[in-house]
Amino acid sequence: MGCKGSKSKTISHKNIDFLLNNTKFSREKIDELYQGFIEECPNGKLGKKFLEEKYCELYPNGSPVKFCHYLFKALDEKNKGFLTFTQFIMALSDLEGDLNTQYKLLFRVYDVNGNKIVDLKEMTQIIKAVDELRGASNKNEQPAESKATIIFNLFNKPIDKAKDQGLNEEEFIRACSDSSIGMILKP
Ligand SMILES: [Ca+2]
Repeated sequence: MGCKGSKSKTISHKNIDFLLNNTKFSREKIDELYQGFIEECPNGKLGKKFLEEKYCELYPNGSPVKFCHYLFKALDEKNKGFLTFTQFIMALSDLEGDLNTQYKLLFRVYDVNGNKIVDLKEMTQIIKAVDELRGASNKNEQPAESKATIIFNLFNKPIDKAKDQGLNEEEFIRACSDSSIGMILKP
């Protein structure tokens, strides 16, 4: 077809079908995203730097390094150090999805060790990363650990630093849905 000399590669039918079934994107949109993706990442591998650049644009006053580290970790489920096009589109679909979908992804970001519980240490770590992302340098800003402790108290969770004590996914989503707690947890 008419792509003589063009570097444009194509996506396999299997991957297209998977994305059509698992995201809200149309075939045309997937093709368009693919062309952009392959231009940015000619080797088909998207690294953490890409996220940092995007979040830098979204939060020009903050530092996205930590948050992007944890977000990338949540997305790079097999710990390969890069995202494939399919993983990238799945992530984009979650990031642009309804609130429940977004909160589920955020839960994976907060659950750093992947044991399906957000413990106090993890919550403190990620709240800190979110604060840095937003550039919260306000002197009145509470330390991340105090904010995490407040949330634990609201959910009647013991503050004992055990890794199996904390918020499960359902509780975490409830926390995000609460306007004042959500303000702390969400970037
Ligand atoms: Ca955990």
